[in-house]
Amino acid sequence: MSRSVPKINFDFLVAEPTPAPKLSPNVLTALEATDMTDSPATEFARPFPALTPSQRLHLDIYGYVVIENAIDDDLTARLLAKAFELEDDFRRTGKIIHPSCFMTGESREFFRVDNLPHVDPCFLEYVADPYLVALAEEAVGAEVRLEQSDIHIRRPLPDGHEGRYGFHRGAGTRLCYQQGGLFNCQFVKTLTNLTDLGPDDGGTTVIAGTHKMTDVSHDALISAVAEDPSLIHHVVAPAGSTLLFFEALMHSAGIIKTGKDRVLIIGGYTPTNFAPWVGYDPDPAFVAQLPEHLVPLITGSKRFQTGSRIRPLDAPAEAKPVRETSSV
Ligand SMILES: O=C(O)CCC(=O)C(=O)O
Ligand SMILES: [Fe+2]
Repeated sequence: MSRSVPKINFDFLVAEPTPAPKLSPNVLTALEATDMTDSPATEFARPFPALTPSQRLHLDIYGYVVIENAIDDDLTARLLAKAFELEDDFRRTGKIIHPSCFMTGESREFFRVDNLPHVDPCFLEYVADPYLVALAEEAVGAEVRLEQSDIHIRRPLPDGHEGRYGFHRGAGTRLCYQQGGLFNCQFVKTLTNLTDLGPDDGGTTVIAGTHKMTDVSHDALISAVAEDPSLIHHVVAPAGSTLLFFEALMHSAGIIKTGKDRVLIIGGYTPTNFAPWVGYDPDPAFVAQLPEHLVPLITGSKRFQTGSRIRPLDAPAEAKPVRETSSV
């Protein structure tokens, strides 16, 4: 039986390209605030290696490393203010008004908004920070794309409830590999605390070294650390510090014992040929306005044409990019 094949109109191939919509001045100001000396404005320049040899060694041994004051006070303050503003808006209106966003925590104890780059310029500034992206690339071992982004406000549980750890991981053996003798995982996070974290402020908690034990059962690991809690490490760091970790590492939110709010922001990164986590596809209207040099990071448009980021342990770190204070 013959079937008629619908005719495809290829006129679009010769049509004049539609001019890209103009970026809002706010977004442009945020992007221009990053100055990599001598790099053309259209290049997304970032250091490599970004980690010092001792930081890279720490990452390899424990599955994480904390970079104190990785972002500056100005960006930290703007991200913190925006977290509370989003929460105030939500409490007032009962919804998150931004397109392509969703929420995975709506309570007072756990407020969380997901998929952020288009929501406010400070979020794009965070996920596209050249230094943070460079950290992620080194841990992945390749050029990365944004895979997820989320901002959290955590508060202690009411009525003296103690809270418990919820250890988990987001990557298994399949996503981990060794090259040049160093460990890499194809799913990593840069988690930045926006409030100071003392020992009892509930900083992110990890079971150190478990990124290399992805086939050991979850319950066996939990029982083993229960016998020796010193194997659990807690982030204690000033606001603006970044926890870089392999998603193969067992980790959990900490337990807040001080009554203080804990606010944090996370960028998740994978190689460019990966898809984002479900629900984190970039907002199409926003992508249409992005400067060209950030499109591969936000959309993964480089796919398999990706660059490697494998370093020898003893390579010295390249200087951190200088960021002028933004006036946003
Ligand atoms: O709240 C935290 O510190 C942990 C967040 C977390 O589980 C993650 O980033 O995957
Ligand atoms: Fe997690």
